[in-house]
Parts: sequence; C-alpha cells; structure tokens
Amino acid sequence: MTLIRIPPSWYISENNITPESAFLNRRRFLKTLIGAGVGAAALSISGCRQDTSSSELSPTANTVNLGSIPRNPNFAEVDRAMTPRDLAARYNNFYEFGGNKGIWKAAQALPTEDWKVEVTGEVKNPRTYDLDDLKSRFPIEERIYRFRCVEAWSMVVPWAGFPMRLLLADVEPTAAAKFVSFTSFYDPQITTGPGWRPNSLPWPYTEGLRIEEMANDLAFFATGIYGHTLPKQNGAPMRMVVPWKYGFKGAKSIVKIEFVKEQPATYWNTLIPNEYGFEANVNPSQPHPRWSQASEKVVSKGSPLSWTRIPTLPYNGYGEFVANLYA
Ligand SMILES: Nc1nc2c(c(=O)[nH]1)N[C@H]1C(S)=C(S)[C@@H](COP(=O)(O)O)O[C@H]1N2
Ligand SMILES: [Mo]
Repeated sequence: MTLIRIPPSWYISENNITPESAFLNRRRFLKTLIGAGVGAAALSISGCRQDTSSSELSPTANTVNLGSIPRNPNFAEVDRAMTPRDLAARYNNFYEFGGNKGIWKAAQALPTEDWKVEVTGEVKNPRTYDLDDLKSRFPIEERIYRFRCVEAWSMVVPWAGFPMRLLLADVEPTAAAKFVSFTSFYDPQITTGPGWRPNSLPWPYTEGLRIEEMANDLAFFATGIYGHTLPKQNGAPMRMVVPWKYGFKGAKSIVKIEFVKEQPATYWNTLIPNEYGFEANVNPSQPHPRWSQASEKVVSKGSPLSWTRIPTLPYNGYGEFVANLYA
C-alpha cells in the first residue's frame, strides 16, 4: 500500500489555495486514492523504464526526448522565470485521477498506446488521426507560455506542439460550425478520480471554444513539454493550451474534437456555472465568487510549495493577440 501514499507536504502546503474541487466530499476523496493506488501498482509491474535510473518511479519516467524543436520567436520568452520541470510534473490538476494535486503516480495508468483523435461534426473532412498522422501533418514548435489556473496559482511552461489553426485548415469546418467541443479520455475502469458512482459527475471532461478562438494563433495543441513528450499527468499524448484563459479550459488527453452549431456543454460549467464560465478569459478585475483574481502565486518550488505573488494581467498578458476577439 505504500504506493498510494502521496507526500503530505503536497496537502499541507496547499492550505491557502482554494481548489476547484472544494465541493467534492471527503469520503469520495479517500475512495479515490485507494482506486488510484491500484493503477499505480499495476504500472510499476508493467514497467516503462525510460529515464528511470533508480527503482524510484520518476514523474517524467514515461516521456521521450523530442530532440531539437524550433522555438517560435513570438513566444520565445516571458517576463518571469520558467517553472522547474519537476514541479510542473508533480503539481497537477487531472481530476480523472484524483481530487488533489498529487495525482502523477495514479495518472500513469492512462493508456496512451494506439491513441486516436477523432475529428467530427461540421467539417468537410472528418478524420481520425493517430499520433503518427499528427506528427507528419503538423510540424512541432516550442512556445513558452504563462499558465494561470483559476485557483490563482500560475506557472511558466515551454510547450511543444502545433497551433490549433493547422488542424482547422486540415479538416475544413463548414459554414455551420460556430463552436468546437473537446473531449478527454475517460474510462471508469481506469480513470479512478472523484465520482465513481455512475452519473455523479459530468464525465467525460469536456471543454469548448468558439471557432474564432480556436483559429487564433495562440490556441495550441501540446504534445510535449520541456523538450519531451507530455508526461501522462500533464495530459499525454495531446492536450489543449489556451493561455489567455484559465487553466481548466485546457482539456487534457484529447480523444475527440467535434465542430458544432451551438455552444457545447463543458465539465466545470455544467457542475458550477456561476463559478466557471464558458469564456473563462483571465481577468484580474472579475473576482471568482469565492476569491479574488487580482493577483496570482507564481509557483517556483515544489516541496514545500513556494511562490511569488504578482498582479494578474488581463488576458494573462496576451491581450495584443486576443483582445480583438472580445471587442
Ligand atoms: N481532462 C482534464 N483536463 C484538465 C483538467 C482535468 O481535471 N481533467 N484540469 C484542468 C485544470 S483545472 C488545470 S489548471 C490544468 C492543469 O494542467 P497541468 O496539470 O498540466 O498543469 O489542466 C486542465 N485540464
Ligand atoms: Mo485549474
């Protein structure tokens, strides 16, 4: 049972972060951890050995070095320090694998082999991409983006991937397509996070954008981070990154992209609509109903968690790229 023990420092150091999952009750939570432990134990037997020099499982163990990736000069740096790789790999939100930040071991149960991404709905060329298709059609670049969670912590992360507009051009939405719905991997046998009772939470995790938002150059599909393929806990093998919006808009481990006529239902907006809007642009002057969004904690060290508090920027500092979408 040692595998299910998540270092207590991750709980203690978090006591002044108000989590999105505050509504999840304690008993569900414990049950979740037990379920997660089974997944982690199974993994350590099947054993992926990349990057592990000792017997200790590392949070980046399942990743592969991507070699040299061109860095997009428009997003080559930001006005704050890069988050350490190990912290971004250990401090996560991925509720499919548990209701706290320490889910990286549980997330190793995510099966990423033979991954497929289905693109469907209002498009001229519906397609199902496998990872080789994605790699050959969409050249990978690196972008350093600020990353702001609605809970008021933030990071600076070097993503590898491709702009969503390239996929748009490949599938050609019809004139009827006004919104896009993104669906994350979900299998109740594997994703052992909160809500194990059928229908207790709106799984699978879904997110949505207006089609103009998806076409914006900033909107990105990440397939890597820190020069390596994504760790499972960060949303392998492909996740959304929309840096002018709160982090929950960036659905992980995408299996389906559907072009639709109406605004689609999304996970957090379905659960608590008055706290998690569909648009969810980073906005320091619009407080969350339970806390201020005027400033943020740039996390800089993991255990115990430490951070610098700085003012939050409108659109997370990306107004020059996206403000025109909301004029
Ligand atoms: N499928 C899925 N995607 C998700 C989440 C989740 O729980 N499930 N959490 C979101 C939230 S709240 C945040 S802040 C980011 C966290 O991404 P990171 O763990 O890579 O930093 O992922 C987002 N994408
Ligand atoms: Mo978040």
